[in-house]
Amino acid sequence: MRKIAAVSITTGKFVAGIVIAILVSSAVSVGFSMMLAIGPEGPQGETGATGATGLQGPKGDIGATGPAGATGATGATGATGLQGPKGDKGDTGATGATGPPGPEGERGFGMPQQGNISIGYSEFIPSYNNEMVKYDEIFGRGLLNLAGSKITFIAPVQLPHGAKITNGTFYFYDNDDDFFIFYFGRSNQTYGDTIGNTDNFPGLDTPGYDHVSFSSINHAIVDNNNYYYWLWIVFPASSISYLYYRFQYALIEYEFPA
Ligand SMILES: [Ca+2]
Repeated sequence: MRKIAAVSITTGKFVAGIVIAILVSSAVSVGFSMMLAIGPEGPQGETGATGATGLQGPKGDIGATGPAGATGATGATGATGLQGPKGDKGDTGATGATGPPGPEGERGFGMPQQGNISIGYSEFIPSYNNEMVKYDEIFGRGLLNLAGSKITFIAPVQLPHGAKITNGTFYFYDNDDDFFIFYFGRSNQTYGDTIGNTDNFPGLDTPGYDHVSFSSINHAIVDNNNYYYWLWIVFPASSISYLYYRFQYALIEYEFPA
């Protein structure tokens, strides 16, 4: 149920209200009388000039950060560094096994290789088996001839193939007026050659021990493929004593050419 509010007005407000009412009533009457005296309204004035340009606006915000740049190119290769220091010497290795012998080298220059062989009296045999001989066992006597006439003796000689024969010497005892003849030769199945020969002719030489050598050599290169080699002695006989002629040994010398 709506209740009507009680109105309470002060005296001051009441008086002011009366005054305002009087003034309004007076103004309305004045205005009404003036409206009867004013003419029609004039034309509108011209548009005013454009106002001054406003102030520049504030600076905008900082823009966003740009994208990162491209990766730079690869740099040039640097200079070669200094050589390092030399390393220490290594330990000595173990001694290796002995290898097989190498091939024989060529013969060098210089002195020729020399050699010789001796052929003692006991190597000799008589050329005819019915001749009387004696191999005297007493030192220095050697081969003796007991036949009373000249007989011949022969002995083999072994020399290295390819050697060059340089000399031959025969050692004997002669105490009578006959003499020895010595031969050195080679033979094969059909013929033979004399390599050297010598003697102690004329036989009136000073009695005693002596020796003689070849004056020249033929067929000096030893060829064992085609020959065998021999010594041959023509042994004199003494009418006085078989001890007056004795043969001891021969010496054959050779060399390999340089
Ligand atoms: Ca003599």
